[in-house]
Amino acid sequence: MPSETIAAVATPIGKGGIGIIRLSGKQSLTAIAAIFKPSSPKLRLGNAGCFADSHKFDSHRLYHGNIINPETGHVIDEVLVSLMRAPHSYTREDVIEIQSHSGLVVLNEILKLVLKQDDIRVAEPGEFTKRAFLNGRIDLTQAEAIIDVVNAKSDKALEVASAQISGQLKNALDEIRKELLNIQTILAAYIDFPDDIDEDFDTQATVDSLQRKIIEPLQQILQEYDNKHVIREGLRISIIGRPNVGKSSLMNALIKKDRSIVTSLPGTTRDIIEENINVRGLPLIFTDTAGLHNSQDPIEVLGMERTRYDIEKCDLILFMVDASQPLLPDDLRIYTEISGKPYILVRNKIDLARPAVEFGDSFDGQNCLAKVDTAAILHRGVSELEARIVDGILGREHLDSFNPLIPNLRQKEAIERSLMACKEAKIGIQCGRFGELLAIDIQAGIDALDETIGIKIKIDILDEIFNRFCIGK
Ligand SMILES: Nc1nc2c(ncn2[C@@H]2O[C@H](COP(=O)(O)OP(=O)(O)OP(=O)(O)O)[C@@H](O)[C@H]2O)c(=O)[nH]1
Ligand SMILES: [Mg+2]
Repeated sequence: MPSETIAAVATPIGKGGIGIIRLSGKQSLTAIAAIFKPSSPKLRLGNAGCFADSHKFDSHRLYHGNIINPETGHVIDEVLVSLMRAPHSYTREDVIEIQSHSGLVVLNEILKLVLKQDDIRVAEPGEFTKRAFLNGRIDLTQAEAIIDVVNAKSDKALEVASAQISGQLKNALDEIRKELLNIQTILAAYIDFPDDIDEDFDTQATVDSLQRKIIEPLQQILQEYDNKHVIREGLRISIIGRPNVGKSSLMNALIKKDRSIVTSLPGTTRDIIEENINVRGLPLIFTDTAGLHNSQDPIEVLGMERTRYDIEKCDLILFMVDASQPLLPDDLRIYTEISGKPYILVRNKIDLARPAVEFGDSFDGQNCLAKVDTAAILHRGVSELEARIVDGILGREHLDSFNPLIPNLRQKEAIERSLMACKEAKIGIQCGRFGELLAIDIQAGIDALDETIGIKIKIDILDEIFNRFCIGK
């Protein structure tokens, strides 16, 4: 278990009503006692004492007073101090929170004083939450959900994260893990006494258990990921088309601000422009791209390389054509590049098209989710497009049957490994392979779940997870 005491500013840098400096570890009490002068003389150390006697502090109460530089006697700030004694704290260690006025200088001065005390160092990003995990207060899915709450970009993403903080995903995985442990126990007995296997081992019951209580629930969780991971992670939507069809105009209409430059000159957009917005509670990440066509201009060529990379990365393409002009070879070339991905055909400049150019079935690929007519500069057709985006990707029933058991990518990959091992185990039992090989598959199934929950996990993966946190969390 970690032994050093850590400290950090836990609130964002900048001006604000209050700022919080947080300490966690054995030295927290000693440190605060050396720099905090409580208003109540009863809480001070000795008769003439200036500073606090931390033994007199109750847990979970607020104390008013001043932070004082012990070397000069100067008051740094008027503060409220709270103490959460171990194990009833965020980290399960002694935790102190100092609420001061919020400003860069004052928070830094207090932090510097704290760090001058013995055996205290600055916390790394996410280290408070990492300690909560290492000290067993939360599992890894809950720790990851904490960062998701902090980063939530929509109310639905927040709902998923909150459900996971309360341990819903962990509980579901725990149940599955228990079933695997049961099978492991039975199996261990038969590895030791193989002769008994025919008499006592109920092959069919074990196969049924594996299927109903382990394989199917794991498959359901993975299905939730496929259907709804965008709720957690956002949906990347790339606007693709040849130059001048109105991509940037559409981008601006969707995000409701003049973010991308629009001109009548083809080749205006040279780089990827990215913006996040919320549509019907879903986080959408739109990218406006450089138009694709035959060009020797080195800047355009670089821009088009980025467009192609964006096509690979995105979840959905808005494939834009100009409905006021006949089809060009560039439109068809782009179509062949994007049609492996789900796309919505956007026929823009419909205001100029009398009647709109008919493209027949030119773009009727199997990945075409919808066709929408727009006049981007007039904001016409934009809400219909938003509706098609949400319906096309998620479908109404998916959103209505909202279930917050959605793993993140790391968890999903570990659950997939567990599922594969369990399927192997099932085949093994069906083929009468009860020995070491079956035991290895069952163990692999358990190990992958342990990794998801964080019971067994490599240090570098842990570091990677907690490095995504901010300092002070
Ligand atoms: N009439 C009409 N003009 C439009 C519409 N959408 C865009 N335009 C005009 O078309 C021209 C090109 O628009 P942009 O949005 O810059 O087109 P783009 O596809 O981003 O172009 P590049 O960045 O060069 O690839 C501008 O003059 C826009 O005002 C529309 O719906 N109707
Ligand atoms: Mg543009």
